[in-house]
Amino acid sequence: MKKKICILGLGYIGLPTAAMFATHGHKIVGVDVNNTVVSELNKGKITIEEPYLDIMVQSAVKSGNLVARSTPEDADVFIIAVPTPINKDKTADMSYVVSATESIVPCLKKGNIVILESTSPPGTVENLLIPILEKSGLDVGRDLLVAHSPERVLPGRILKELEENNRIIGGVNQESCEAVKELYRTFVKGEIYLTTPTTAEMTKLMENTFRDVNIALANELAKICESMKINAWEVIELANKHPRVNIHQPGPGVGGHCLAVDPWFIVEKQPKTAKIIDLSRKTNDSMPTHVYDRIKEILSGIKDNKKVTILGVTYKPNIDDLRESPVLELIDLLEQDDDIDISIFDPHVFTCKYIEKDMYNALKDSDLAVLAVNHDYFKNVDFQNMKGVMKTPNILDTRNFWSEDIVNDLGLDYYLLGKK
Ligand code: SAJ
Repeated sequence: MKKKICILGLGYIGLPTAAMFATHGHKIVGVDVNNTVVSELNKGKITIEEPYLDIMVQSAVKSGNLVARSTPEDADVFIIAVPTPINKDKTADMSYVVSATESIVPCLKKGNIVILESTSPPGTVENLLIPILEKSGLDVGRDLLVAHSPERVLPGRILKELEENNRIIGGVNQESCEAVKELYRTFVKGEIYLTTPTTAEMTKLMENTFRDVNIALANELAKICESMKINAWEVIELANKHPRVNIHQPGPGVGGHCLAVDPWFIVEKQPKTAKIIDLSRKTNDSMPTHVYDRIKEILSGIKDNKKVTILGVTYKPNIDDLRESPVLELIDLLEQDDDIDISIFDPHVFTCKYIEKDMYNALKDSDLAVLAVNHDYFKNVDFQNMKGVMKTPNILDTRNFWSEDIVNDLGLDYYLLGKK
């Protein structure tokens, strides 16, 4: 049955979800506090970058099934997909979830469904959402069906993964689980698993925590191998030949709005017990300083006017997203060092301090090129040209992206994170 769905938050998750429901025949009212997002959306335009999303949104708006508003209105279903950023003290900032939930209270009627999609600390539905929803005078579980259904899609593949990924639904009771499952079945082709809200919240956090802890292990190994004069990348490659081993890749740190954030939501709730999770976050956060130390070591033989060129500044390859990028922290460290001048090149980023439009201009008179992000663009660099423009042709590869032999044969000095 087609529903009227009010989606709060038209960002990386809310907007694709709105477009998906709308193109499957539901009537969607997208709500956002940002007036530009609302007015642009009503013209069929989007303000975020995601493959094919513009086309889908355009057709949803044209069909009349998707409209944007600044405030919520009566509907059958309310989906909360607002951000849950992290505070300076590494606790979750739940203010957007609170204000979005409060804003729907006057609209709620008997028989409505309320779904929280925002990634949240375990216990959010039970302890934060339900008390607010109860202000409507409705009985949660009987009059109001409530669930947490976390988003788990990868930026760059959002539309595909919205359809294909398995989904978890943590309902406050069986009726809530079933109603929300039926709704997502509109477009979800993957399996749908039913559970409780707090289990669903913890599951989502543990997926990203698993990845973060695994990367921390790789980063720790990188430091160990540097001390022991062996190659961490070779160790990982060989260990991963075992059928039950899958060690991730070391690097200059972990960024993005998920892995660098979500594990803290577990630490916040269980600080005394979540020791491995806490240490992993700290290990990954230590990587920009580790790369900075390697840079200092490589440049130690050079007297004055040292220049370092950073290649790639985004949080991961082939995107333009700088959120929580560890490379920004590395740049901060270099900036505080009076002995070092900085230049940056990133084929996907045009507005950032020290950024140069041309890679070889950025490398001019440089003493060290640091490959910080493995963008496909860097596969085809001309090392000869690089050597020609640099003052001292040193390369520090933090991603094991370039071949040591090729670089050395062309007369440049190659250094690798995870090997000394
Ligand atoms: N990274 C490494 N080594 C690796 C893999 C990644 O250092 O071996 C770094 C990357 O360079 C990057 C960071 O980790 O800085 C995070 O990148 P990512 O590719 O893990 O992905 P995200 O943060 O864009 O998306 C993750 C995904 N979670 C999982 O794969 C478990 C995605 O499915 C989630 O929906 C998303 O978080 C989210 O929204 O929670």
